[in-house]
Amino acid sequence: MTIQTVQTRPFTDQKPGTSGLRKKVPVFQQANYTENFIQSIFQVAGSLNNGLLILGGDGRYFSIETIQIILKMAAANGVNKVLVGQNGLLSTPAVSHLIRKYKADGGIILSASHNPGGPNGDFGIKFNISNGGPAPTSFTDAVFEVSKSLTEYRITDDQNITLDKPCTVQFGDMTVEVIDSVCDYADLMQELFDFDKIKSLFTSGRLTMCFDAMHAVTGPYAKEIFSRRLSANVGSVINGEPKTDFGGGHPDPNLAHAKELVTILNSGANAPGFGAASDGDGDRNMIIGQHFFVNPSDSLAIMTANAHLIPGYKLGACGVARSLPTSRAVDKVAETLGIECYETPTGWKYFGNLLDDKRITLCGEESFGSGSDHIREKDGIWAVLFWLNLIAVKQQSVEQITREHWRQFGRHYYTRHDYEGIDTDAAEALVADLRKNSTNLAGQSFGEYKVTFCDDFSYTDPVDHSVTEQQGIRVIFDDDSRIVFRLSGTGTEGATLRVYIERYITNPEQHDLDTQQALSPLIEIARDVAQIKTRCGRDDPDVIT
Ligand code: VG1
Ligand code: CO
Repeated sequence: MTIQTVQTRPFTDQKPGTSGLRKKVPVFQQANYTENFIQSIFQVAGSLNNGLLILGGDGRYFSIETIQIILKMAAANGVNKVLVGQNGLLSTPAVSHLIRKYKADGGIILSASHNPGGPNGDFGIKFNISNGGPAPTSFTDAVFEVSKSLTEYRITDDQNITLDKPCTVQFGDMTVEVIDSVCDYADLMQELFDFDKIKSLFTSGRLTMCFDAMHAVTGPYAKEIFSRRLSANVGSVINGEPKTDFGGGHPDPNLAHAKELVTILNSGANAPGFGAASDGDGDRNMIIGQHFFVNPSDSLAIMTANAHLIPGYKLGACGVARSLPTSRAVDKVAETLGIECYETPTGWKYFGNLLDDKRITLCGEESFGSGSDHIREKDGIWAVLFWLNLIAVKQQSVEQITREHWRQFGRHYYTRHDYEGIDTDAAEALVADLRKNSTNLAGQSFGEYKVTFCDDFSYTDPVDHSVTEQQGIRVIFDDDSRIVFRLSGTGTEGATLRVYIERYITNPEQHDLDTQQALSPLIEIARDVAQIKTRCGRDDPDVIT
């Protein structure tokens, strides 16, 4: 093995967003582009020198090539050992767990999460730190700074290795171990949940399920956990073979993109009673029953209210956190339980300190993400198991559990409207003007709704006191309804404006309204206040969740 120092030129566009660096595959394929970003990570993550690195991803197009590059660069940058998932596969939650279990110094996850893959799709690189969570902004900012002036990177001339079976290979002083992608993670799940109880749901025939792995990373995990360890029904896992282009689909577990699953759940008398899906890298989840959708914000509230029923959480949650745009359903539960509820900016990295400091047990986001202190990432399969365990304990359907929750705590009607691929300047001007006007909005009336409060959300981390500003415009009305506006930080084409709308209704007689109808006056107000049509030229959102 010899180490080569390769001359390169800096790139100016390697600024990580909400969750790592995401670009189109051809951007990463440019000469030295991927190498530059990886070198920048090695330069900032000093502890990897002589340390342990976890490496894997969702198996999307360009993953295997990138893994080979990273292994050679890791050897050239003094890494002591790398654990790589078999076939390059490791879900985001599995990486988080492996970092913690083996006390690694960091992990690299190759994924653009729910974004489509393939030769013209998206690729992404995320770095997780030694607590298992996404690198904080201070780290990603430092990586970006290095990348802007990088002139050389280090790489060895080692051969590519085969990743299709567990094995150990030596790269000079560095050891590479190809590991089973699933077993450590599956063991952790078995510690947290009552597998015997869940298994008896299936073996007694009381429940059948369908999990849609969307041809993404969770297929092998779902087969091992649901089919093998829990003896779930035949057909319990669909689209379970990971593919580099996700079978041409969009691996985003929502009603718009997991249509096959929704059709199966709504197919009549023999339909499964429980349905779920996860995204590209296995950190998101969608939970559905027959003709019934569980809003992710409600899911977090329901988990919090019932945590004590689950073996891994039998003391209940010590505190909870949700991202700003997530509905305030969980706030009501926290109030009743007398525990703290934190509101954080969008992105899992903001939960890390709260979890490490033992201020919270559970946390979640409206974007189909929920998780707990078992790792430092959101976790799709974990959420599915949480629900299965709850069904096994309560002996109720998904719909019954949710309706009972609404009766007790009230219902937060909630929707997110996404305007995708809009002109970046127009989107930025829209948000800037909203920010400017936010001070004038309070006191104004729109039909029956009066604005009581409006600001641009700023977060002070209670643990390290770091301040994160301009995280979203929130407009709160006198009946506690709320609208939040922010721009996405994960897109790769133009800008995406996200508009989050919620309305709280306690009266159980009004818990059966159609969500879009229940929210329609607020949807109109949102369009007016932000002048979406005139500024973005759009009549309607591209995606409604
Ligand atoms: C989106 C979601 C956010 C989530 C992030 C990463 O970010 O809104 O809640 O944490 O994706 O999820 P944005 O900036 O596009 O709104 V994943 O599953 O991509 O790791
Ligand atoms: Co994801």
